[in-house]
Amino acid sequence: MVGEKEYDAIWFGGGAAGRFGAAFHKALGGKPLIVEEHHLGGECHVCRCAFENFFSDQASMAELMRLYSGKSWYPKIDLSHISAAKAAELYRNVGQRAFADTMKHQTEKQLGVEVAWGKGKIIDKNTVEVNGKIYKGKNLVIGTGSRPTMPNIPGINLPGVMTYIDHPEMRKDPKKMVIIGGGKIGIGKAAMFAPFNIEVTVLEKYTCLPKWDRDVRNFIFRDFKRRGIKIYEGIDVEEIKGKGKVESVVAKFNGETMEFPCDAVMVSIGLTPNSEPAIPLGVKIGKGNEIIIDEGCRTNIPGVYGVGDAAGPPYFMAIARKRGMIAAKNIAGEDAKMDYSFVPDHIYIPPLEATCVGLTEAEAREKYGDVVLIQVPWGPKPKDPKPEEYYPGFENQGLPVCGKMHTLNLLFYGQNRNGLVKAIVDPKSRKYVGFHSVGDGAKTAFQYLSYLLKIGWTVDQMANLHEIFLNAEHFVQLSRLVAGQKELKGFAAQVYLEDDF
Ligand code: COM
Repeated sequence: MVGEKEYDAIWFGGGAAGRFGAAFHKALGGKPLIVEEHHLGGECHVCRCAFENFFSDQASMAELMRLYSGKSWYPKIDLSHISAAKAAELYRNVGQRAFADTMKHQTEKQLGVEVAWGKGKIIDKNTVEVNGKIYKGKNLVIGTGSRPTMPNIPGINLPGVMTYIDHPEMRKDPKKMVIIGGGKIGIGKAAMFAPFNIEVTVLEKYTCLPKWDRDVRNFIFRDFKRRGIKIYEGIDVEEIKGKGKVESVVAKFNGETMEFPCDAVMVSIGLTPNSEPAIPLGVKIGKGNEIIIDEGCRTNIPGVYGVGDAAGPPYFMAIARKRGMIAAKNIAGEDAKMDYSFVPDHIYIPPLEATCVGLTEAEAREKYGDVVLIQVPWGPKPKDPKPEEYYPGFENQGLPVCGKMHTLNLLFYGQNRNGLVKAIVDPKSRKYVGFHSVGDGAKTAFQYLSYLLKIGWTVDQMANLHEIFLNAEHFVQLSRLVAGQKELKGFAAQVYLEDDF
């Protein structure tokens, strides 16, 4: 049966890219159709952004309860029933379903975007079949997402080996977890599991979080050490062992074979784009399995577009949605281009979070020579403070005082976990070139800071903003403290910290 209408575009996949792209397309006056098998919003509310937000809130709560228990006015808290599996269960039962309903309601009812529900089959670039019904489109936009990359090692299919996809499906709390891969997902998962009394070890073949600023990395690794989360870098995982289920991970480290006993393994070595549906159309596919697109999200086949993770990195929600938006504009006759400059990045490290945009200090020094750092804390990090006690050395701990309920409290309840704020400035132009933060609540600012970086925002302009003190990111007031300098030098002392984790 052939559908009566011809659509301006069939959006194959209703994830972040397809859903936002189709909505934008409709707003531009086009006639879009989304083809989606499972639910709108892709992996976000199933196992990615929304789930991770929920789970890291739960992890933050667990960590804070442990920390506050019996201190000041807080009662002693019994943490023996703490459970990551319980947290996942609540999300499965309520969160996943509620978000799915919301996405559906917003897309179909609120925005009036048409959805063909069912497993789609691309017949040709203008024809998609869903449940035996034929849909015709002038354009085809493929946004089929990505999947976890799996290493080809013995034992990878053993029960107990999981990826971020299985995380919400946890039915039982592991005691010891090995995380293979210390990128953004792996490090975030380590920080999320540890508060639930799970012993976590991260095994990374090369360097953990290689693209992040050294001070942020230092902060995270120092924090992990204190929390008992173990990290091995330069380690080569060879095998996952177990009789019927995971029992250990075997790896080569400095020429020696090491075995890490565990009852769960989380694999997080990267993502592979789901480009397969595009292949029969003759669409060019890259070495990383990505749909090759130009700046306008066009493939080599006229009228066929690639959006979201299916078109390869950067794997970031905003990029997925923006690729959808750019494809929609081009389908509507514009000549729109993606802009990949100044894309922020973010990691949950409950009870904190790390966020960055622009250059790291090392990159900035390479590009601009001497740069100015507007940064707190400053200098060597003092020892962990005792709970609820003043001690000399607090002067380097009192800032940043950050958002919501975490960072400042973490300081007073006896943990050296006060975050860090770091802006990097080219002193010649007085323009910012990078922003970095560890804290609680700063990430919202980075949405706007990325734009300010792009337009070449200066220290002097920042000093003119209206801060709402106390705030999570401090860039306004810290910049104002030095913006009066004719020759920008920043603070008087700029101590280069040694790695101390
Ligand atoms: C978020 C997914 S739940 S989407 O980008 O809103 O579709």
